Amino acid sequence: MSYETAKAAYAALGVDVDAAMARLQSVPVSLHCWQGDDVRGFDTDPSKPLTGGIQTTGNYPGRARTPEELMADIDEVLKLCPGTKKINLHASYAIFEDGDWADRDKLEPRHFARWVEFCKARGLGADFNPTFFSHPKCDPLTLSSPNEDTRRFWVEHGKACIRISQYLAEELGQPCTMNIWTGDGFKDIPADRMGPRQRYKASIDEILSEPYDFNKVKPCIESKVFGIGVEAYTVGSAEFSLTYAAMNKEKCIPLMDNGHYHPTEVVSDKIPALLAFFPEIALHITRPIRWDSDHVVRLDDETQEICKEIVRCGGLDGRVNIALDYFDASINRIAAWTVGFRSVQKAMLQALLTPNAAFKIMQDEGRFTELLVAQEESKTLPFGEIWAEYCRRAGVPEDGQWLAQVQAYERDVLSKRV
Ligand code: RNT
Ligand code: ZN
Repeated sequence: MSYETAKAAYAALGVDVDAAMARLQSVPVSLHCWQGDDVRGFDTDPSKPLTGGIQTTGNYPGRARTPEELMADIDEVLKLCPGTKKINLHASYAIFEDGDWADRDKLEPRHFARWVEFCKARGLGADFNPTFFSHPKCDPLTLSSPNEDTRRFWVEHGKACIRISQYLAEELGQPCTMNIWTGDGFKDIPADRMGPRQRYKASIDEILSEPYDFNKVKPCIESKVFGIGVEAYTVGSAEFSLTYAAMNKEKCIPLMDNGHYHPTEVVSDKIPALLAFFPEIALHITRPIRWDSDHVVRLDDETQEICKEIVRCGGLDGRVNIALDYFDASINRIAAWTVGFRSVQKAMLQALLTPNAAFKIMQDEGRFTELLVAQEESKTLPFGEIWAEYCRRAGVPEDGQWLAQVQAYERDVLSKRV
Protein backbone atom coordinates (compact mmCIF):
# COMPACT_ATOMS: atom_id res chain seq x y z
CA MET A 1 0.00 0.00 0.00
CA SER A 2 1.28 3.47 -0.82
CA TYR A 3 1.39 6.43 1.50
CA GLU A 4 -1.36 8.14 -0.53
CA THR A 5 -3.71 5.19 -0.10
CA ALA A 6 -3.02 5.09 3.62
CA LYS A 7 -3.62 8.80 3.89
CA ALA A 8 -6.99 8.38 2.14
CA ALA A 9 -7.99 5.68 4.65
CA TYR A 10 -7.48 8.16 7.49
CA ALA A 11 -9.12 11.00 5.55
CA ALA A 12 -12.24 8.84 5.23
CA LEU A 13 -12.48 8.98 9.03
CA GLY A 14 -11.94 12.73 9.04
CA VAL A 15 -8.29 12.55 10.13
CA ASP A 16 -5.79 14.96 8.55
CA VAL A 17 -2.55 13.03 8.34
CA ASP A 18 -0.37 15.98 7.28
CA ALA A 19 -1.60 18.06 10.20
CA ALA A 20 -0.89 15.17 12.61
CA MET A 21 2.69 14.81 11.36
CA ALA A 22 3.33 18.54 11.52
CA ARG A 23 1.95 18.68 15.06
CA LEU A 24 4.12 15.86 16.29
CA GLN A 25 7.22 17.30 14.66
CA SER A 26 6.87 20.42 16.82
CA VAL A 27 6.53 18.75 20.24
CA PRO A 28 9.70 18.35 22.31
CA VAL A 29 10.38 15.01 23.98
CA SER A 30 13.23 14.93 26.46
CA LEU A 31 15.88 12.28 25.80
CA HIS A 32 17.49 11.12 29.06
CA CYS A 33 21.28 11.18 28.95
CA TRP A 34 21.52 8.37 31.52
CA GLN A 35 20.66 5.44 29.22
CA GLY A 36 24.14 5.79 27.73
CA ASP A 37 26.24 5.00 30.80
CA ASP A 38 23.96 3.08 33.16
CA VAL A 39 23.21 6.20 35.28
CA ARG A 40 26.83 6.55 36.47
CA GLY A 41 27.61 10.17 35.60
CA PHE A 42 31.04 11.80 35.77
CA ASP A 43 31.32 13.23 39.27
CA THR A 44 31.80 10.15 41.45
CA ASP A 45 33.79 6.92 41.32
CA PRO A 46 32.20 4.92 38.46
CA SER A 47 32.97 1.63 40.21
CA LYS A 48 30.61 2.55 43.07
CA PRO A 49 27.10 1.08 42.82
CA LEU A 50 23.99 3.00 41.87
CA THR A 51 21.95 3.79 45.00
CA GLY A 52 18.57 5.31 45.79
CA GLY A 53 16.47 2.22 45.12
CA ILE A 54 17.17 2.17 41.37
CA GLN A 55 19.26 -0.40 39.56
CA THR A 56 20.61 -1.15 36.13
CA THR A 57 21.09 -4.79 35.27
CA GLY A 58 23.34 -6.23 32.59
CA ASN A 59 26.86 -5.48 31.44
CA TYR A 60 26.56 -5.20 27.69
CA PRO A 61 29.87 -3.87 26.41
CA GLY A 62 30.38 -0.32 25.17
CA ARG A 63 28.90 2.00 27.79
CA ALA A 64 30.00 5.63 27.55
CA ARG A 65 32.74 6.44 30.08
CA THR A 66 33.49 10.08 29.30
CA PRO A 67 31.55 13.17 28.24
CA GLU A 68 32.97 12.81 24.74
CA GLU A 69 31.78 9.23 24.44
CA LEU A 70 28.34 10.04 25.82
CA MET A 71 27.93 12.99 23.46
CA ALA A 72 29.03 10.91 20.47
CA ASP A 73 26.50 8.23 21.42
CA ILE A 74 23.69 10.77 21.83
CA ASP A 75 24.55 12.07 18.36
CA GLU A 76 23.94 8.59 16.95
CA VAL A 77 20.53 8.45 18.62
CA LEU A 78 19.59 11.91 17.36
CA LYS A 79 20.32 10.79 13.80
CA LEU A 80 17.96 7.84 14.15
CA CYS A 81 14.96 9.45 15.81
CA PRO A 82 12.34 11.71 14.24
CA GLY A 83 10.76 14.58 16.15
CA THR A 84 11.94 17.43 18.32
CA LYS A 85 14.29 16.47 21.14
CA LYS A 86 15.54 18.03 24.35
CA ILE A 87 18.41 16.56 26.35
CA ASN A 88 17.64 15.56 29.94
CA LEU A 89 20.72 15.93 32.14
CA HIS A 90 21.44 14.92 35.71
CA ALA A 91 23.69 16.98 37.96
CA SER A 92 26.07 14.01 38.14
CA TYR A 93 26.88 14.66 34.45
CA ALA A 94 28.75 17.87 35.30
CA ILE A 95 31.87 18.23 33.18
CA PHE A 96 34.95 19.29 35.10
CA GLU A 97 37.76 20.83 33.05
CA ASP A 98 41.36 20.50 34.30
CA GLY A 99 40.72 19.23 37.80
CA ASP A 100 37.99 21.80 38.48
CA TRP A 101 35.97 19.17 40.42
CA ALA A 102 33.21 20.47 42.67
CA ASP A 103 31.01 18.53 45.07
CA ARG A 104 27.26 18.57 44.43
CA ASP A 105 26.53 21.41 46.84
CA LYS A 106 29.05 23.60 45.00
CA LEU A 107 28.09 22.90 41.39
CA GLU A 108 27.94 25.92 39.13
CA PRO A 109 26.56 26.71 35.70
CA ARG A 110 30.07 26.61 34.25
CA HIS A 111 30.20 22.88 34.92
CA PHE A 112 27.47 22.53 32.29
CA ALA A 113 28.95 24.91 29.71
CA ARG A 114 30.02 21.99 27.51
CA TRP A 115 26.45 20.67 27.51
CA VAL A 116 25.17 24.12 26.55
CA GLU A 117 27.64 24.15 23.68
CA PHE A 118 26.47 20.65 22.67
CA CYS A 119 22.79 21.66 22.75
CA LYS A 120 23.34 24.97 20.96
CA ALA A 121 25.20 23.30 18.11
CA ARG A 122 22.22 20.99 17.61
CA GLY A 123 19.39 23.43 18.37
CA LEU A 124 18.28 21.46 21.44
CA GLY A 125 16.71 22.52 24.71
CA ALA A 126 17.71 20.92 28.00
CA ASP A 127 16.01 19.65 31.14
CA PHE A 128 17.79 19.08 34.43
CA ASN A 129 17.76 16.93 37.57
CA PRO A 130 19.51 17.32 40.88
CA THR A 131 21.19 13.98 41.70
CA PHE A 132 20.18 12.89 45.21
CA PHE A 133 21.69 9.39 44.92
CA SER A 134 24.96 7.51 44.34
CA HIS A 135 26.96 9.83 46.59
CA PRO A 136 28.76 9.42 49.96
CA LYS A 137 26.51 12.08 51.54
CA CYS A 138 23.43 9.83 51.21
CA ASP A 139 23.16 8.62 54.82
CA PRO A 140 21.09 6.95 53.21
CA LEU A 141 18.51 9.77 53.43
CA THR A 142 19.10 13.09 51.69
CA LEU A 143 16.51 15.88 51.84
CA SER A 144 14.68 14.06 54.64
CA SER A 145 17.74 13.21 56.71
CA PRO A 146 17.57 13.84 60.50
CA ASN A 147 21.25 14.78 60.28
CA GLU A 148 21.18 18.53 59.74
CA ASP A 149 24.60 18.57 58.08
CA THR A 150 23.45 15.99 55.51
CA ARG A 151 20.12 17.71 54.90
CA ARG A 152 21.82 21.09 54.40
CA PHE A 153 24.28 19.61 51.91
CA TRP A 154 21.40 18.32 49.79
CA VAL A 155 19.37 21.52 50.09
CA GLU A 156 22.43 23.41 48.82
CA HIS A 157 22.64 20.91 45.97
CA GLY A 158 19.00 21.57 45.08
CA LYS A 159 19.57 25.32 45.12
CA ALA A 160 22.67 25.00 42.95
CA CYS A 161 20.54 23.00 40.50
CA ILE A 162 17.91 25.76 40.34
CA ARG A 163 20.68 28.18 39.32
CA ILE A 164 21.97 25.73 36.73
CA SER A 165 18.46 25.16 35.36
CA GLN A 166 17.94 28.91 35.00
CA TYR A 167 21.28 29.10 33.15
CA LEU A 168 20.28 26.25 30.80
CA ALA A 169 16.89 27.85 30.09
CA GLU A 170 18.43 31.24 29.38
CA GLU A 171 21.29 29.97 27.25
CA LEU A 172 19.09 27.68 25.18
CA GLY A 173 16.01 29.90 25.01
CA GLN A 174 13.64 27.11 26.11
CA PRO A 175 12.11 26.30 29.50
CA CYS A 176 13.98 23.78 31.64
CA THR A 177 12.06 21.30 33.79
CA MET A 178 14.03 20.53 36.95
CA ASN A 179 12.89 17.33 38.55
CA ILE A 180 13.23 16.67 42.27
CA TRP A 181 13.30 12.96 42.99
CA THR A 182 15.01 11.31 45.94
CA GLY A 183 15.18 7.63 46.82
CA ASP A 184 14.70 8.52 50.49
CA GLY A 185 12.98 5.73 52.35
CA PHE A 186 13.49 2.64 54.50
CA LYS A 187 14.02 -1.04 53.89
CA ASP A 188 11.97 -2.04 56.90
CA ILE A 189 9.03 -0.75 58.91
CA PRO A 190 9.90 2.72 60.22
CA ALA A 191 9.29 3.99 63.74
CA ASP A 192 8.58 7.50 62.46
CA ARG A 193 6.88 8.12 59.14
CA MET A 194 6.01 11.76 59.74
CA GLY A 195 9.43 13.20 60.67
CA PRO A 196 11.12 12.41 57.34
CA ARG A 197 8.16 13.85 55.44
CA GLN A 198 8.21 17.06 57.47
CA ARG A 199 11.91 17.45 56.81
CA TYR A 200 11.45 16.63 53.11
CA LYS A 201 8.75 19.30 52.88
CA ALA A 202 10.95 21.89 54.62
CA SER A 203 13.85 20.99 52.34
CA ILE A 204 11.85 21.43 49.14
CA ASP A 205 10.56 24.77 50.51
CA GLU A 206 14.18 25.84 51.04
CA ILE A 207 15.26 24.71 47.57
CA LEU A 208 12.38 26.55 45.93
CA SER A 209 13.19 29.72 47.90
CA GLU A 210 16.15 30.11 45.54
CA PRO A 211 15.04 32.79 43.03
CA TYR A 212 14.02 31.59 39.55
CA ASP A 213 11.66 32.59 36.77
CA PHE A 214 8.84 30.03 36.78
CA ASN A 215 8.32 30.63 33.04
CA LYS A 216 11.84 29.36 32.48
CA VAL A 217 12.51 26.89 35.28
CA LYS A 218 9.80 24.35 36.04
CA PRO A 219 10.65 22.51 39.26
CA CYS A 220 8.87 19.13 39.35
CA ILE A 221 8.10 16.86 42.29
CA GLU A 222 8.30 13.15 41.35
CA SER A 223 6.56 10.61 43.57
CA LYS A 224 7.39 6.94 44.00
CA VAL A 225 5.87 3.86 45.59
CA PHE A 226 9.00 1.92 46.57
CA GLY A 227 12.51 1.04 45.44
CA ILE A 228 15.00 -1.82 45.74
CA GLY A 229 16.31 -1.77 49.32
CA VAL A 230 13.64 0.76 50.32
CA GLU A 231 10.63 -1.52 50.18
CA ALA A 232 8.80 -0.55 53.35
CA TYR A 233 8.52 3.22 53.19
CA THR A 234 9.08 6.01 50.66
CA VAL A 235 9.24 9.56 51.96
CA GLY A 236 8.15 11.13 48.66
CA SER A 237 5.03 8.99 48.25
CA ALA A 238 2.21 9.79 45.82
CA GLU A 239 0.13 11.64 48.40
CA PHE A 240 3.11 13.59 49.70
CA SER A 241 4.35 14.66 46.26
CA LEU A 242 1.00 15.48 44.73
CA THR A 243 -0.12 17.45 47.77
CA TYR A 244 3.15 19.39 47.80
CA ALA A 245 2.70 20.31 44.14
CA ALA A 246 -0.98 21.17 44.61
CA MET A 247 -0.27 23.48 47.53
CA ASN A 248 2.62 25.15 45.71
CA LYS A 249 1.19 25.49 42.23
CA GLU A 250 2.77 28.89 41.74
CA LYS A 251 6.26 27.45 41.95
CA CYS A 252 6.30 23.78 40.94
CA ILE A 253 4.47 21.05 39.01
CA PRO A 254 3.80 17.36 39.70
CA LEU A 255 5.73 14.67 37.83
CA MET A 256 4.34 11.19 37.26
CA ASP A 257 6.63 8.30 36.31
CA ASN A 258 4.54 5.37 35.12
CA GLY A 259 6.85 2.94 36.95
CA HIS A 260 6.02 4.53 40.29
CA TYR A 261 2.51 3.29 41.05
CA HIS A 262 0.84 0.10 42.19
CA PRO A 263 0.57 -2.32 39.28
CA THR A 264 -3.14 -1.86 38.52
CA GLU A 265 -2.93 1.93 38.60
CA VAL A 266 -2.32 3.64 35.27
CA VAL A 267 -0.79 7.03 34.61
CA SER A 268 -2.94 7.43 31.47
CA ASP A 269 -5.98 7.82 33.72
CA LYS A 270 -4.16 10.19 36.07
CA ILE A 271 -3.26 12.65 33.28
CA PRO A 272 -6.76 14.14 32.89
CA ALA A 273 -7.28 13.93 36.66
CA LEU A 274 -4.27 16.17 37.25
CA LEU A 275 -4.93 18.43 34.27
CA ALA A 276 -8.35 19.20 35.76
CA PHE A 277 -6.42 21.13 38.44
CA PHE A 278 -2.85 21.85 37.32
CA PRO A 279 -2.06 24.13 34.37
CA GLU A 280 1.00 21.99 33.67
CA ILE A 281 2.29 18.54 34.58
CA ALA A 282 5.38 16.47 33.73
CA LEU A 283 5.83 12.81 32.83
CA HIS A 284 8.57 10.21 32.89
CA ILE A 285 7.63 7.59 30.33
CA THR A 286 9.13 4.23 31.18
CA ARG A 287 8.14 0.53 31.17
CA PRO A 288 7.80 -1.18 34.52
CA ILE A 289 7.79 -4.97 34.59
CA ARG A 290 6.51 -6.12 38.00
CA TRP A 291 8.33 -3.20 39.62
CA ASP A 292 9.99 0.06 38.59
CA SER A 293 12.35 -1.91 36.36
CA ASP A 294 12.88 0.88 33.82
CA HIS A 295 12.74 -1.38 30.78
CA VAL A 296 12.99 0.19 27.31
CA VAL A 297 9.68 1.76 26.29
CA ARG A 298 7.72 -0.26 23.73
CA LEU A 299 4.63 0.55 21.69
CA ASP A 300 2.47 -1.17 24.30
CA ASP A 301 -1.09 -0.49 25.41
CA GLU A 302 -0.24 1.86 28.27
CA THR A 303 2.26 3.92 26.26
CA GLN A 304 -0.44 4.32 23.60
CA GLU A 305 -3.06 5.23 26.19
CA ILE A 306 -0.73 7.78 27.82
CA CYS A 307 -0.16 9.42 24.45
CA LYS A 308 -3.87 9.44 23.65
CA GLU A 309 -4.58 11.27 26.90
CA ILE A 310 -1.77 13.77 26.24
CA VAL A 311 -3.27 14.51 22.82
CA ARG A 312 -6.92 14.57 23.92
CA CYS A 313 -6.28 16.75 26.98
CA GLY A 314 -4.41 19.42 25.05
CA GLY A 315 -1.13 18.27 26.52
CA LEU A 316 0.73 19.07 23.32
CA ASP A 317 -0.04 22.76 23.82
CA GLY A 318 2.61 23.03 26.51
CA ARG A 319 0.58 21.49 29.34
CA VAL A 320 2.44 18.17 29.51
CA ASN A 321 6.25 18.09 29.69
CA ILE A 322 7.28 14.73 28.24
CA ALA A 323 10.50 12.95 29.17
CA LEU A 324 11.79 9.39 28.90
CA ASP A 325 13.25 7.52 31.86
CA TYR A 326 14.66 4.03 31.44
CA PHE A 327 18.04 2.35 31.58
CA ASP A 328 18.79 -1.08 30.19
CA ALA A 329 22.41 -2.22 30.44
CA SER A 330 21.75 -5.66 28.95
CA ILE A 331 21.46 -4.67 25.29
CA ASN A 332 23.10 -2.22 22.90
CA ARG A 333 22.45 1.11 24.62
CA ILE A 334 22.11 3.15 21.41
CA ALA A 335 19.44 0.72 20.19
CA ALA A 336 17.73 0.87 23.60
CA TRP A 337 17.58 4.66 23.47
CA THR A 338 16.40 4.64 19.85
CA VAL A 339 13.69 1.99 20.21
CA GLY A 340 12.23 3.79 23.23
CA PHE A 341 12.25 7.22 21.63
CA ARG A 342 10.79 5.91 18.37
CA SER A 343 8.12 3.98 20.30
CA VAL A 344 6.95 7.16 22.01
CA GLN A 345 6.91 8.98 18.66
CA LYS A 346 4.86 6.13 17.18
CA ALA A 347 2.42 6.14 20.08
CA MET A 348 2.02 9.90 19.80
CA LEU A 349 1.52 9.78 16.04
CA GLN A 350 -1.11 7.05 16.47
CA ALA A 351 -2.83 9.18 19.10
CA LEU A 352 -2.86 12.14 16.72
CA LEU A 353 -4.29 9.91 13.99
CA THR A 354 -7.13 8.64 16.17
CA PRO A 355 -10.55 10.12 15.26
CA ASN A 356 -10.79 11.52 18.79
CA ALA A 357 -13.52 14.05 18.07
CA ALA A 358 -15.81 11.44 16.51
CA PHE A 359 -15.16 8.97 19.34
CA LYS A 360 -15.97 11.61 21.93
CA ILE A 361 -19.33 12.28 20.31
CA MET A 362 -20.13 8.55 20.40
CA GLN A 363 -19.32 8.50 24.12
CA ASP A 364 -21.33 11.63 24.88
CA GLU A 365 -24.31 10.30 22.96
CA GLY A 366 -24.12 6.96 24.69
CA ARG A 367 -23.37 5.03 21.47
CA PHE A 368 -21.08 2.57 23.26
CA THR A 369 -21.53 -0.34 20.84
CA GLU A 370 -20.40 1.84 17.96
CA LEU A 371 -17.56 3.25 20.03
CA LEU A 372 -16.22 -0.19 20.90
CA VAL A 373 -16.32 -1.32 17.28
CA ALA A 374 -14.77 1.91 15.99
CA GLN A 375 -11.97 1.82 18.58
CA GLU A 376 -11.14 -1.78 17.71
CA GLU A 377 -11.26 -1.21 13.97
CA SER A 378 -9.02 1.86 14.20
CA LYS A 379 -6.26 -0.46 15.39
CA THR A 380 -5.80 -1.96 11.92
CA LEU A 381 -5.65 1.29 9.99
CA PRO A 382 -2.52 1.43 7.77
CA PHE A 383 -0.40 3.20 10.37
CA GLY A 384 2.92 1.77 9.14
CA GLU A 385 2.76 3.77 5.92
CA ILE A 386 2.17 7.03 7.76
CA TRP A 387 4.98 6.29 10.20
CA ALA A 388 7.36 5.57 7.32
CA GLU A 389 6.41 8.86 5.66
CA TYR A 390 6.92 10.71 8.96
CA CYS A 391 10.43 9.26 9.22
CA ARG A 392 11.20 10.20 5.60
CA ARG A 393 10.04 13.77 6.17
CA ALA A 394 12.21 13.98 9.31
CA GLY A 395 15.20 12.67 7.34
CA VAL A 396 15.70 9.65 9.60
CA PRO A 397 15.69 5.94 8.71
CA GLU A 398 12.44 4.03 8.46
CA ASP A 399 11.84 0.87 10.48
CA GLY A 400 14.04 -1.90 9.15
CA GLN A 401 16.76 0.54 8.12
CA TRP A 402 18.38 1.83 11.30
CA LEU A 403 19.59 -1.16 13.28
CA ALA A 404 22.36 -1.83 10.73
CA GLN A 405 23.69 1.67 11.44
CA VAL A 406 23.76 0.95 15.16
CA GLN A 407 25.53 -2.33 14.53
CA ALA A 408 28.15 -0.57 12.40
CA TYR A 409 28.69 1.96 15.20
CA GLU A 410 28.99 -0.88 17.67
CA ARG A 411 31.61 -2.53 15.48
CA ASP A 412 33.60 0.65 14.80
CA VAL A 413 33.23 2.52 18.09
CA LEU A 414 31.53 0.75 21.02
CA SER A 415 33.42 -2.53 20.76
CA LYS A 416 36.71 -0.63 21.04
CA ARG A 417 35.76 0.67 24.52
CA VAL A 418 37.54 -1.87 26.66
C1 RNT B 1 13.80 6.77 39.91
C2 RNT B 1 13.17 7.92 39.23
C3 RNT B 1 14.11 8.96 38.67
C4 RNT B 1 15.36 8.38 38.05
C5 RNT B 1 16.18 9.35 37.24
C6 RNT B 1 17.54 8.83 36.94
O1 RNT B 1 12.92 5.80 40.29
O2 RNT B 1 12.33 7.46 38.22
O3 RNT B 1 13.42 9.79 37.83
O4 RNT B 1 15.07 7.28 37.24
O5 RNT B 1 16.20 10.57 37.84
ZN1 ZN C 1 11.51 8.83 36.84
